[in-house]
Amino acid sequence: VLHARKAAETRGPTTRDLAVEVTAARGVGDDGVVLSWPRGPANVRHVVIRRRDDSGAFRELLTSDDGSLTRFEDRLSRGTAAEYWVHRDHNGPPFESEGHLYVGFDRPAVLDRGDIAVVIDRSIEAPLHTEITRLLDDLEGDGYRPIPILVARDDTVPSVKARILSLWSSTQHRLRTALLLGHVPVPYSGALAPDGHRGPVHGLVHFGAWPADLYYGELDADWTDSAIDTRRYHHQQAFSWIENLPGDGKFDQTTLYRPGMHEPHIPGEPTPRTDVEFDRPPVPNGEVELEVGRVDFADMPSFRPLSEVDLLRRYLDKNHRFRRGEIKLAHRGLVDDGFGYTMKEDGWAKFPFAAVAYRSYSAFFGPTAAQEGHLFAPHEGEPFAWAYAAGAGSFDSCEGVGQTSDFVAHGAQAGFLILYGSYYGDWNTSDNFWRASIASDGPTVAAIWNAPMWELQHMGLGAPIGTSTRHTQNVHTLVHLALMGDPTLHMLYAKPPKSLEARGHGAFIELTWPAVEGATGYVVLRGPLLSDSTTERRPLRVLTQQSVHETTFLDEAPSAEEPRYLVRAVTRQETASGTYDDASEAVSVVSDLNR
Ligand SMILES: [Ca+2]
Ligand SMILES: [Ca+2]
Repeated sequence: VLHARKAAETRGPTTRDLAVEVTAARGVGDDGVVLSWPRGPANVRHVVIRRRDDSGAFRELLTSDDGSLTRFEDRLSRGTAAEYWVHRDHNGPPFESEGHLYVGFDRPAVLDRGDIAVVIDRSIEAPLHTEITRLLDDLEGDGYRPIPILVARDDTVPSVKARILSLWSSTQHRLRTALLLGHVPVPYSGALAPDGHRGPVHGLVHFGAWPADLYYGELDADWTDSAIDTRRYHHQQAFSWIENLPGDGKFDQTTLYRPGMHEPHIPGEPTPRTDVEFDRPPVPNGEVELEVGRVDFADMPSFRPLSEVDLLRRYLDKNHRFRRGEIKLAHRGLVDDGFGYTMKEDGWAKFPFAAVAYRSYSAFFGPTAAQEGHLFAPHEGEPFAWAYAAGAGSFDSCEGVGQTSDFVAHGAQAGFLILYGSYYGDWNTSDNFWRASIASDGPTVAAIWNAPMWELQHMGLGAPIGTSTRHTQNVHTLVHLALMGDPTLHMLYAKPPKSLEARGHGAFIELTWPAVEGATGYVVLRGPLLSDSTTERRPLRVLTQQSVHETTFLDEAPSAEEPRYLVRAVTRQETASGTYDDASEAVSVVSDLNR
């Protein structure tokens, strides 16, 4: 053992050493929780901080010079949740490491997820009418009220934004999410190079306005188009489409200023310039309002003969199966890190991004969940829940990982992807590697581009990936941070009941359904008939405030206006972040007995 220990100390740091692989368990008493993590090097200092949901501020709970520390006990009322960060200061490389966890036990099922704007590219609505209607049903079955908005590809981005803003005010700010489906007009903003290609010494210059779907989610900021002229700073710009000029429709904002926020630091890149025209007073626009994600397969010729509509249909089919628990994922995460740990001249890590994978996988599934391997290597058994893949990139490749053609041929064996590499983070490009990942035939339903590093810990307690997207945007405030995929998807899905039957019982309606294995209860809801896929839906009425334990329910006050019934199965999910009740997708039936 001493031998192995010695070897570990002399091998030099790896990216994994940048993560503290924390997990949570129940502690002593009604509200005890225990955080634990593998022992680190001897000469480190530990800091534990916590942020409760209701306060929003981080509080330091512990500072300890005890390098052998491997656990921390706290009290957290059952049903509530808090975010914990375990931070380690090292005397030498890697200097610091961090674990992030969102912890809660006995969390109740989330039945109301607010309203979602489903912004649909009008040109794909007719050929995909059936699939889009099914998606809206699925969203409703998952607790959202879907509100479709049809837009044209050649609409301006401010006109699309105006539709979202009008929904935001008409729904009294119940709007929480936006799914962009098809080639919804693409906003561009800022003067940045988050992949590091800021000048000719860094390869082809890639400094300018990047695609910025965050524009559709940040609703009260002042988006201007008058200050930035990238020609003044980079005459060697290699890609004309990201040139940003006054009045060209691309916005000025690189970050979302907020009072008290300092400029974010991207590892491996100088702090964004503040001497361009950004030295204006902070805009008090608060947090990003909406959780936004995009499913857009425009200009993907490598997938021929499959058309854009074929790819969208395939994604929507995959999405539907995923929600119903029909795509089984192993509770493991893959790491394919083509960069590894490299130090800069000042000794700090240059490509620390894979740390996100290690710290998230342990928060989701425990410290043994991470496995190193190749993204496109043949894989036996169930796909990974997550995979991380990074390497020197181009628009359609990631060195040492693969190319867009690999996604065309077979896809990656993972549900959620964390990608990093140059260029393809600028995603509105032909055969783009990032967008190809979710267009593939593989199980991948959502993918992120991980610079700066994302905050995925909320997904450990069942939050949708849109929550992590918005959270990451609020932490780093950079406009290019975006999600490819449906923002409402989360990691684990309970199985819904297989069928639902409604029978007359005097003046009552009796519902019956087959039991779902492992379910702890059921939730019954009622709503009006649906007339058309593109009409607005009313919120569903929850008939059972507590979930029922039988597989039958008697509606003693049926309503002719609300003949549609839905039943969701509730299952207890357990992760390395805690336990929560998870309501499945719904099964539904229309009763014609009371008309
Ligand atoms: Ca501009
Ligand atoms: Ca805001």
